[in-house]
Amino acid sequence: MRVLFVYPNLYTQMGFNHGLASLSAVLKDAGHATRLVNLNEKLPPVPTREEVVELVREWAPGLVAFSCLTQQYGAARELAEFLRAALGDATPPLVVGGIHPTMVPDEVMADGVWDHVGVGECEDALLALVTRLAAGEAPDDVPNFLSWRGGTRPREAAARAAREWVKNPVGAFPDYANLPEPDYALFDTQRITDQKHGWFGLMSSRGCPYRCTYCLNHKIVDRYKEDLGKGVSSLGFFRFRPADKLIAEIRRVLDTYTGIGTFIFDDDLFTQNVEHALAICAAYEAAGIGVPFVVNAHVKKLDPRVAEALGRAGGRILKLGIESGSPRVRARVLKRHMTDRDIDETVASAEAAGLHTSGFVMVGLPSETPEELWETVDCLARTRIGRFRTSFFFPFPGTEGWDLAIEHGHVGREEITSLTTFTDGSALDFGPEQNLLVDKLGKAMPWFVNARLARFHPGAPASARYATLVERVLAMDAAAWEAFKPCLREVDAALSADATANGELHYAIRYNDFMGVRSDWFLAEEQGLEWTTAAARPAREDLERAALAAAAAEVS
Ligand code: B12
Repeated sequence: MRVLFVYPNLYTQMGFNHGLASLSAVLKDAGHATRLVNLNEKLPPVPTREEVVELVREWAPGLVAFSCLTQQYGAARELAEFLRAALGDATPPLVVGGIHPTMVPDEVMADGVWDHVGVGECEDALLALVTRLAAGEAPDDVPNFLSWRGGTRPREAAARAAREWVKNPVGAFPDYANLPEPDYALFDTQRITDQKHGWFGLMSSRGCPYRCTYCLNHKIVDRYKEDLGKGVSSLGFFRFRPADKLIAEIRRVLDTYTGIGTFIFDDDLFTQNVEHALAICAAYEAAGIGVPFVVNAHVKKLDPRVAEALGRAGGRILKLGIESGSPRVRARVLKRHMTDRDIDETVASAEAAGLHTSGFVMVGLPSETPEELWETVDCLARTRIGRFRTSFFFPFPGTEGWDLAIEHGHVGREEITSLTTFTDGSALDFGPEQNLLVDKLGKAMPWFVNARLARFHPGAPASARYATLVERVLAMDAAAWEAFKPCLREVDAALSADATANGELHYAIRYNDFMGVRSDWFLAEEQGLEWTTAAARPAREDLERAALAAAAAEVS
């Protein structure tokens, strides 16, 4: 059967999608044909709705399968409605899956536009659905799917309003180790790689043992536990790709696509299982892949052997979810149980192993106080992490974070359904004064961190330079701040140039508006030096010593 995938990836970063590539590979393996409509304005021309209708008429798929995150769901629903209006009774079955339908499946089904709604990891389930449809059936009993009773979506709106659908339990997690290689050819992967400056996403594991309130994983685990009647340990959520299969996949990727400069492992937690991480690093090194790579880790899950193996194999950036510098917020609001000491030690040991550390932090968290916001600034300044990405907390439907946002009164139940802000600013309300502080910290975090470096590293010369700017920014009222914001990058570039000329270790806004990057990294990069070779890495202490000596010379 022909299956047309639709990825409504609009108004966000362009890219590849592991879920779709995996689903497509499984279908192709079973002899089905797949195609993709990838809607992203960074990959023009973006097909119009009329062109999608035309494609469905011409290619005549037996199923149109949408995949979406929460922010993509509105566009998915609109396009599905448009298809139905244009094609009428000739509309093929429409199915939607992915993160948003997984989190709020009933809500999605109640929209009445879909024939089936997929929940969780659907390699086995989608294949089962396609097999049954190809055999001319209209199934309503396929695991992981919400399907209209009798297998067909009622034609009348009144009948759909009666919510007569079957909510099938999820099946076991797919056997990840034996899934076929992702179908990279589904996407315009060469073009995406070129536009991403040679960054290429891979995966070597699935699953995560933590229950962070802002993430979907706690909800997934609860759903599988309930449907399968099993405890967490027997669910088999954590799964790994054997090292030999991964290396074969990487070789094929390198043979097929040009210009790959960095692999980025998108696993939730690459370092969780020591044996797996060591096996992948050893195989990567032994195979002489030689492409630097990036992984996600956790401050409580970085075995020194893994840190060392990563450094040796070409691991370049180690990403850590820190999220807040406040122990209370981490433990009580986010359910991230780790101490300041865990953070400090892991950053230090990763850096010592030659890895450039990268921390994710969020501002504007439910019940967060201004003092706790400053603790996040202090945490970054204290650890002198390699880089940090600052996000405004956004409550995703179906998560505990969503409930917390309501419980703490930052947003009403009515308003919350219309929230859309992911990166521009906070979607929560803390009152005018704190809203302004959240916005300033969210947009100009590197300046605040620079200004506080000297608190933890006496003599850090960048602090004096940035302190004046930070005072000015803090004194701005909302109108002045709005007027100032458009020049933020320009001011940052000028100050960073001065700090660099003076040999001061500092953070500057680099790569995108949310990233603060430590100057030793971007200076090494500008000079074309490879970070993973220790000899090329400018020691930050040397930089500071040079600056202090220069300052002392000026005084005398
Ligand atoms: C890797 C990753 C990324 C990568 C790649 C994303 C991608 N599109 O592939 C990058 C770094 C680019 C990224 C960016 C972002 N991400 Co991200 N990311 C992840 C992460 C860690 C893993 C996703 C993944 O590949 N999983 C493995 C694959 C195999 O699973 P999957 O995609 O879910 O697909 C399976 C099922 O969903 C289902 N399925 C999927 N599609 C379909 C379709 C049909 C028809 C059916 C039946 C089933 C089905 O079957 C698939 C196979 O098993 C998740 C966390 C997580 N554990 O899921 C967050 C996550 C998806 N990201 C999230 C967010 C918010 C973002 C950003 C918006 C962040 C930002 N502020 O910029 C951007 C959005 C970018 C974009 N346009 O997609 C959120 C989404 C929350 C939500 N409710 O929407 C998640 C869930 C993290 C969280 N906070 O909980 N992300």
